[in-house]
Amino acid sequence: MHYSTLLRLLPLALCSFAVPASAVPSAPVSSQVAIIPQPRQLEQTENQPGFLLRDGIRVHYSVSRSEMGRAAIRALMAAGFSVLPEEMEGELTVRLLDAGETAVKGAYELEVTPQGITIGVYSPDADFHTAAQTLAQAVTQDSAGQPALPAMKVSDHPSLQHRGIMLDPCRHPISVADTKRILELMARYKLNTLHWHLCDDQGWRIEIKKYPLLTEIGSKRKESSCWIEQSKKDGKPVEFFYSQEDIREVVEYAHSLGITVIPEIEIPGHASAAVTAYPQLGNSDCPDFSPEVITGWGVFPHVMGPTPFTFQFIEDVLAEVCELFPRAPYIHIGGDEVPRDQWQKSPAAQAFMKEHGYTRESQIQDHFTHFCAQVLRKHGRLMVGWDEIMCAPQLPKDAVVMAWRGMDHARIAARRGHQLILCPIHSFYFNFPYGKNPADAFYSGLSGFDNIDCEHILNFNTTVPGDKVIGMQANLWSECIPDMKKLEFMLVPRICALAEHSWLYGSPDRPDYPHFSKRLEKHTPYFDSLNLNYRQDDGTPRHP
Ligand code: TNX
Repeated sequence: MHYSTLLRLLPLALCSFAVPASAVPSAPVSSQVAIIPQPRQLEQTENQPGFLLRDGIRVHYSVSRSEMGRAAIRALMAAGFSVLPEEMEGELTVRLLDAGETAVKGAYELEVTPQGITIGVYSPDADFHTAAQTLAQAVTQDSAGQPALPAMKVSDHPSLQHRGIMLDPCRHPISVADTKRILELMARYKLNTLHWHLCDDQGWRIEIKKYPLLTEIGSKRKESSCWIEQSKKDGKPVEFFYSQEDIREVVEYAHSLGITVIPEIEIPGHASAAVTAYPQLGNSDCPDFSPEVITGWGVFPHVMGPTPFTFQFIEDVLAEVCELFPRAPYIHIGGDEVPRDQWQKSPAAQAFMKEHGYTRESQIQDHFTHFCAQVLRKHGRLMVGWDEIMCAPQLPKDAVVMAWRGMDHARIAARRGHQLILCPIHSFYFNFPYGKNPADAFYSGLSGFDNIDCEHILNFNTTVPGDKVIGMQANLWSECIPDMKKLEFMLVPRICALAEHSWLYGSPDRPDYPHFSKRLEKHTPYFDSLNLNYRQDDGTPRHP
């Protein structure tokens, strides 16, 4: 601790010793805790006195001092703890465990007795936060009706380092405030990664100082298609982007909740908005080249042209992006659904192929992929891309593959030695309906995979031989999700099933669906406390 900090703390330390803590045991606690994701080892002493919350807990200053510690304390307070954060000694002790060889990020140990709470963590910040979520979820009532924690012992760690949600503010805007609310919900269930899809055909959503037209032009579209009848437009203009200040605010807020934000910049496809802002980015020598920010849904012909302007653009944009996301270990470069028609028709693209000895247009995409990997490496980052990036025959071994088209693609990526993140469309696409209830069709608007309910998410076979899986996430494409009411329905409670599958990925102890669903029932008061429009058990929305 810095000397001046110590001096500032001294009066507080004296004060805390003057007011010693004394915990009163609760009455017996009988109800079973219902933690999601289920901790690996959990022993609850039933029908015994536990820890009474009534008088509040004292937290060591080293915890309340850090940004993450403060966020954890906020989570505890929201769960009914009254926290006295500036005391030096108290009922909540955080001790550092000996990391040794086995330290896993996110691992924690927890013991609750009638006298106090001890949390053991390997790193005082993020892991304390994870443990605090378990505590927050464990709050119940003792037999006298007082808020209490049962006496219990937990030893827990996640299987996967990347447990996430992908948000798509391109198709429909998601405000900074709403993004923060989603981050809080993610943190509650120990999800630690937000994949932020920041540009697409229908809008460019991140301010880039060197290319102001990206947002001046690319963040605006005239109107939007309805999904069922694409020819029908709603006539409502959309205009939305995150300033760099907004981006920093979200990144820092996420960090305080133990969440890393991975940005995605789509290269070279899904590029209509970028090409509309800077036509030089496109294949402007194609016949009928007239880009516009797209108002419909689907896959569109505008892809980046392999020109010096484009490669410079990529370098510049990724440089700003790396600066804005200092903690992202990998940056997402898209790479999905890249039509090759414009490259076939563009004399400049054909000349580029000749110059490099390429015989197939797909090699232009490979070229872009390699270029991105090289640029990111200069910034000390890895590249992650949708599984189509594997069409590059010599894809750098350190490229991370996000497998969306199915488990076959995941297994191919693993066989080729890539680390991979699972988000197979068959079970982790939260834009598809839960089931066949009328509300499901209304809220999702999309069909194709119509049975993505919690049971399916938990039971879907995600086995990949070897140890290449580093993450799992759900994608929430937002063509048909124009507001938070819809978004909440699509996300909750599936987010809980995703959290459990990813936390306990590959573990033989992962509980079955009936066990999960019994615990889930006890989470509805939490959803209600946030006023969420979650999908209820009978398939109806909470707030129709
Ligand atoms: C495919 S999944 C896409 C998205 C769409 C989604 C749903 C993926 C990498 N690309 O652009 O939003 O289907 O329509």
